[in-house]
Amino acid sequence: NLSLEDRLGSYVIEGTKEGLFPDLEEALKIQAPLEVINGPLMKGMAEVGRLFNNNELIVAEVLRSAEVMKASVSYLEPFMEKDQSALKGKIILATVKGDVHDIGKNLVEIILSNNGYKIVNLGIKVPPEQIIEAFRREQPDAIGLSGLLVKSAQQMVITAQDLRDAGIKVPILVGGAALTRKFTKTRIAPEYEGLVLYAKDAMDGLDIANRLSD
Ligand code: B1M
Repeated sequence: NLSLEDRLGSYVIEGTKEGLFPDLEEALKIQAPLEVINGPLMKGMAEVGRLFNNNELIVAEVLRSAEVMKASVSYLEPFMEKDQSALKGKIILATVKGDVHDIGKNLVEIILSNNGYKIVNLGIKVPPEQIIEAFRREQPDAIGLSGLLVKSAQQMVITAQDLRDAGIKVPILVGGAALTRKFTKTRIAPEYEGLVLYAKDAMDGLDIANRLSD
């Protein structure tokens, strides 16, 4: 007899969708879609991370959890508030080279595109060359990099250097679990000519993008 909140977390932890959608519908009666994601679903994902870290879950199980998270986000997405104002800017998004984690990046895409930004999502494991190529093709106003592994933080330093060497100066927005504001400021920003801004979550990413486009 779990509470609704605990049930939502447990779908993610157990990696099961049985009963998920009716419970999401129920949750929408009391919470905004993003609150459901940032609250019970993220709490479940944090527990998955903890169990995985303790070797109590295997990769295949974590993948099922990721699928539940993705299915939940897809279900909730149409209920999110949409800003119908004119296009505020174009942003390229990529998970950096060597990293496959994309749930956070895709959440950033949803939130930015629902709020007036045109997003070009380059996917996962994106090497700097591919970002540079996309920059030249798309001429975006900013570049967003995501990465969850400790080595991805280092990869962001390399990516910033390569972008700088290619003459790119648009603001870079960075986010992801292994990253900190301090690392961004002391290790990534000094390697780049333009602004490098750290976003702690997707909403923070939107706030930063809005400040840049004002
Ligand atoms: Co992996 N994984 N994983 N994993 N995984 C972590 C990151 C880990 C912390 C788990 C752990 O051990 N506790 C650990 C990293 C350890 C480290 O480097 N220190 C880890 C590991 C080790 C691995 C593998 C190496 C495991 C293996 O194969 N042995 C492997 C890596 C493969 C690779 O990348 N080369 C791996 C694989 C996987 C799966 C494929 C099974 C799956 C990913 C599926 C997918 O993404 N399609 C997976 C998952 C699901 C996780 C955890 C459990 C959850 C990540 C997640 O989706 N969170 C994670 C542990 C954890 O974080 N608790 C873990 C939900 C998501 C919404 O949050 O992505 O943090 P997040 O995004 C947040 C913010 O970070 C921010 O906004 C979002 C919230 O609003 N944000 C941005 C993110 N990007 C942003 C960009 C922005 C702005 C904000 O602007 C551009």
